[in-house]
Amino acid sequence: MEDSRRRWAASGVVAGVAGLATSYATATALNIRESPVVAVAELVIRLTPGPVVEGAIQLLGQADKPVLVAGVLLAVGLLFALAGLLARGGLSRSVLVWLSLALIGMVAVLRQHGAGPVDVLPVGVGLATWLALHSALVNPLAKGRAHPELASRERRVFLMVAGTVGLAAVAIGLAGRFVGSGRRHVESSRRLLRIEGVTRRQPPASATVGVPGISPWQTPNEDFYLIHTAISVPAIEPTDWFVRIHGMVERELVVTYDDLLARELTESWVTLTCVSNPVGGDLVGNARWSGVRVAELLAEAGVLPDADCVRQVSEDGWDCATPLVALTDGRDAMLAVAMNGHPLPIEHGFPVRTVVPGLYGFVSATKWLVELEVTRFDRVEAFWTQRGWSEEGPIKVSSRIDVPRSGADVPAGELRVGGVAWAQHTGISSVEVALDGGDWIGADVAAPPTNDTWVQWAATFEVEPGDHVLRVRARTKTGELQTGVVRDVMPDGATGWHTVEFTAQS
Ligand SMILES: Nc1nc2c(c(=O)[nH]1)N[C@H]1C(S)=C(S)[C@@H](COP(=O)(O)O)O[C@H]1N2
Ligand SMILES: [Mo]
Repeated sequence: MEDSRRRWAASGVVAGVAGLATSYATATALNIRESPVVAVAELVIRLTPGPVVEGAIQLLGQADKPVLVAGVLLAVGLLFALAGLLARGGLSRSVLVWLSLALIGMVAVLRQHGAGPVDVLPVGVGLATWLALHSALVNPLAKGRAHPELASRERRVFLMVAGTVGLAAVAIGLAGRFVGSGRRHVESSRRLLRIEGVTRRQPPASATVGVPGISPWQTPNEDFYLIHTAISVPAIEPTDWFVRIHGMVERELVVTYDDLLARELTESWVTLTCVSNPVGGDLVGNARWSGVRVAELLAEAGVLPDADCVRQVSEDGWDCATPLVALTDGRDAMLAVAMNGHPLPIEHGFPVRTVVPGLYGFVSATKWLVELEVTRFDRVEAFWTQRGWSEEGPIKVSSRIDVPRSGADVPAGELRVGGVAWAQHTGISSVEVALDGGDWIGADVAAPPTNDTWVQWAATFEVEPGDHVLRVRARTKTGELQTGVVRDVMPDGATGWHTVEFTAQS
């Protein structure tokens, strides 16, 4: 009897550990910063009263985190055993334990700074592993109990399944560690990196209008939108990195990371935008980039007269074709090494990515850049162009209402509204807003340092109690008025006026 109880408990522990292994491996494969167990440990820290945490730190010193993770693992292990024992009364009882554990993991992961839907994937994989394996393990145990004459055969089946699952879990966990170790090494290289000439700058005061709740003019790195096709992003050591400049050039050039940093560094504010950004969307962000001008490198290589574009290739195989003119006409098109005064975050292209003011990211902003091939548009078809997106991608003039949010309840009376507008490299000259289909009113527009960034805008209205509709449009410095014609993001960027509905309460 005792022996069989132990087997039931073991069924839970083996399935549980296997699920932790697959979820850990998923987290490392997807380059998610923390595995769910670590996320839970951090949640425990956050939920523990301060004095207790301090006492624990004093008692344990440096060992506090490992001890906490070990404690979480122990507690979780006991719950695994409990799930196993509960399964004696039917698998649905143990399912409750698995679901609760997954829920805790999910909450912990989502509480992490900057967590998105992808971050819960490891928890989902872990839960699926728990459910599938536990039922596979419980099956022989239940059979053995129902048919005592088969008990010894079912026991062997159980041990075989458990042994195989256990070994597989260890292998998956080790593989995850191995995959993750390269990334961890690059992360520590990045942390230790000090790039001479990279400065940290506050946004100029003239760039902000001071409306509470609108997007900060400078987007912090951890809030900057992320778009890439790579599931597992490249982890490149700066010492291993180089870019090859070849194709229609007089001399091929190979530039290492040190070669690049030895050149004159350019720093400028540039707003990046994704062509997939819908009207009113948030696939847009503004940062201060530090890097080396592409034009300088191209001049050194000597571009041949027939060339009209540069095919940029990423370490992950993604590519795009950028008009040569945008790289050489004097704008701050650069191979960037730093973002907002810090070495590029790994997800944003560490160690080197391209930034070209005025062009959507899909034709210009190559992350993990490794190759610049000078060529002609009639000889290349890049990743997104092959998939039906346009060949060229100048950013369309756009504007967005940040305050009030769509569906917001606001107090009736004086209402301060605001948002952002952009037409990179051309500049925004004015922004107009219309309330409830009324006249277009000129908004206050901030004065950013260059035309390569978005601008903040603000306006004030008197709003009566009831439902309202607010609309925004912008005009560029060359006089182009943002069109109200509604077009989808495909193939070259959405158009239309951002419209927000809100309610004023008396
Ligand atoms: N290697 C690589 N670089 C890439 C992409 C990609 O999928 N792979 N996406 C591009 C697109 S579509 C955009 S909008 C920008 C986004 O840059 P961000 O993730 O740093 O905001 O990166 C560009 N560079
Ligand atoms: Mo994009």
